[in-house]
Amino acid sequence: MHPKGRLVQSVSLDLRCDFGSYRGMTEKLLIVLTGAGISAESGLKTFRDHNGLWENHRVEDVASPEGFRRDPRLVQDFYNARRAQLLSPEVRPNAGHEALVRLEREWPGEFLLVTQNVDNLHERAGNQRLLHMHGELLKARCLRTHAVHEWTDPILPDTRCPCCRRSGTLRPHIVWFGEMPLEMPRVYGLLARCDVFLAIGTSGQVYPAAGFVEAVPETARTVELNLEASAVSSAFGEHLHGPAGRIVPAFVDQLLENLRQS
Ligand code: BJW
Repeated sequence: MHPKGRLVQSVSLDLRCDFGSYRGMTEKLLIVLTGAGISAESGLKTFRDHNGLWENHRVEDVASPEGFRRDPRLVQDFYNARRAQLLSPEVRPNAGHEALVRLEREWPGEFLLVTQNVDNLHERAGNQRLLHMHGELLKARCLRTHAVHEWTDPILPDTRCPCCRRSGTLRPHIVWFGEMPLEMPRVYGLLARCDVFLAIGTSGQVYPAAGFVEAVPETARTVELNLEASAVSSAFGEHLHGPAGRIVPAFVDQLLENLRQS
């Protein structure tokens, strides 16, 4: 008998962060970090794989503010080509992107997808709680006013900026080396109370994203899903190796099924 004379039902709680009771999960925060590997099966090249995006360019020439100042035409051409490819009908979200939409819709707690990718495949698939930490290929920024504009055309030397009306003032809305990735205070605030952290298709070679796994609480469940072990693999508690189009749907199905059964 309870000290106050009322019988208290004994509740057995599974407190492991991964598969606690379904009701407990409504307070769990799931953060997914994605990189170029999730878009590889949609036909977009990764950066560091053989035949990758840097293959014909030095990184510092096309992905740094210094490179842009030195040769704006080279940099604009690099991004013009990638923008055109992204807009071509062959490039579409794949099964990995679609699984993350299901995860966002069916996860009972809080959800955030942080992508390093500058393509728009996550939003085209249907994810909504999404943040592009390295910018977006289909946006351009005015160097004079810092205004960001939706952009689908090539940026050419005579392209006029819609806000300042001058030519030569637009740059791709992309975070280059040495620049601050977007929304970092918000991301670090959420990482600090994250319960489940997934990293998908990223080599773990570029910071700060590569360090996110170290910023989550020790109790968090951390899973790396990648073609191969990344540079920061040892920081993760679990690993699934294979193409994202296969392993992400399988992992999401299993995670949601386990939740339903708990
Ligand atoms: C598959 C697959 C399939 C393939 N299925 N998987 C020394 C030490 C530490 C840090 C620094 C340092 N010196 C300088 C720095 C900082 C620097 C940095 O990290 N440099 C390193 C190279 C050492 N970082 C920065 O400058 C960043 N800013 C910054 O740090 O500001 C200060 C700051 C401090 C503290 C807090 C916050 C800020 C800015 C980084 C900007 C990165 N920009 C780029 C270019 C974007 C534009 C563009 O798209 O062109 O972003 S670089 C490039 O790398 C791009 C990507 O988003 C990023 C990450 O690459 P990702 O996505 O991991 O791709 P890959 O190709 O590397 O890997 C793909 C993976 O997928 C592989 O593992 C494959 O196996 C796998 N894969 N097919 C599943 N089918």
